[in-house]
Amino acid sequence: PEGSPPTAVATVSQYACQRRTTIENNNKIFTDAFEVLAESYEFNENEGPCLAFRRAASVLKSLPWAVECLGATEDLPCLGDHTKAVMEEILLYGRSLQVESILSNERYQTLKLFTSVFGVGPKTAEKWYRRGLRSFSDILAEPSIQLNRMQQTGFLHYGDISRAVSKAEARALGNIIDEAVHAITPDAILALTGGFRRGKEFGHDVDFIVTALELGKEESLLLDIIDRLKHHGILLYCDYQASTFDISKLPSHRFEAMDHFAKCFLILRLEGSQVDGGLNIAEGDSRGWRGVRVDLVSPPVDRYAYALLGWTGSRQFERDLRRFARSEKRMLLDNHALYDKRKKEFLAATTEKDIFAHLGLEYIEPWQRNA
Ligand code: DGT
Ligand code: MG
Repeated sequence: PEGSPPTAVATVSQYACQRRTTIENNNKIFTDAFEVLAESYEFNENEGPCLAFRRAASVLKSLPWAVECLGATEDLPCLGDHTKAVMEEILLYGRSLQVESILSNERYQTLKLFTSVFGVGPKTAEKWYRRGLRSFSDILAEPSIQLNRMQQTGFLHYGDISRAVSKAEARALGNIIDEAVHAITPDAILALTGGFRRGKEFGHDVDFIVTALELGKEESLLLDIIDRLKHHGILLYCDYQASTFDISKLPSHRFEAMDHFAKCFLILRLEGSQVDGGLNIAEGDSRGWRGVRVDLVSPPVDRYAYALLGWTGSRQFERDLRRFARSEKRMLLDNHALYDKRKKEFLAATTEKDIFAHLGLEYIEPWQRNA
């Protein structure tokens, strides 16, 4: 009623690591539009507006309510004029002209198609586009193009890899990896990470962290797991990257750079009989198996908590954890370590809770990190 004080609404932080964001998204009509805009700016290597739209989407994802008028966004952080103009258009007409024009743009469509291939990033996609290539058959018919091993695999398994992985499939893969890990080292630690740890129903891959209790054994453990999967005949592709981890290095502020732990990017063969409720495959596909992308990361055990926090995501949550550490705490955080610039020392952690505590943050559960 008129004259009564405004209801106390908790202010929304500009940092995703100070918000709780479940997989329930009440503002999908806006965040889907923002993602198209962000992607389009990314294709044009325009990082500023790209991150601005990703940040705005992340703020809206954290709201337990749907935005129904622009006035409701007044106290929200990270929403600029451009963002609000897009929201207003969607509120009025149910769509945004800018988003529609991007979606029907040939360059956007082609780069989107090309980057959907495993091993093809925006740079390669752009190069192919500038050569006049527009479809997969254009690429495969072009004699001057040398696909690397990852890209060849990407085309070979395109149908399987571009199809979402279900929670049941992720669970079945967890059982397979768990069997392999513990047959090799009974006291090894295996953890599901990435989107499935956050409670997502579908993902583009399945991410695991594996480590040995004995410091220094983690790298041979990873190689032994790969060997075992090969012997089981389920290793369709393996790109192993040895550790380049250096304990004396300060944490990197660049999020997009990959971490230095030993890791492998795999494609594993998953049998339908191993999955409760069956495989997520196309109707009429009678193979009885599918390929699934799996990432295994193997940090030294004393970095386990940092690796787990870094690989659980979401990407926006990770970006904001680092930004918060740097801007609010004068600390440097990455997947390996946390460094206090004032005290000039590294801060040890055995659990994710330790890291949140070092940063002076309330603990956020994995299922609340879907920023
Ligand atoms: P999805 O697409 O359903 O697999 O979703 P996520 O969240 O599992 O995403 P994914 O598998 O690409 O990556 C899992 C997490 O690992 C991600 O949230 C952050 C971390 N991560 C992945 N790639 C990079 C990277 O290039 N740099 C850094 N710093 N972290 C990364
Ligand atoms: Mg993932």
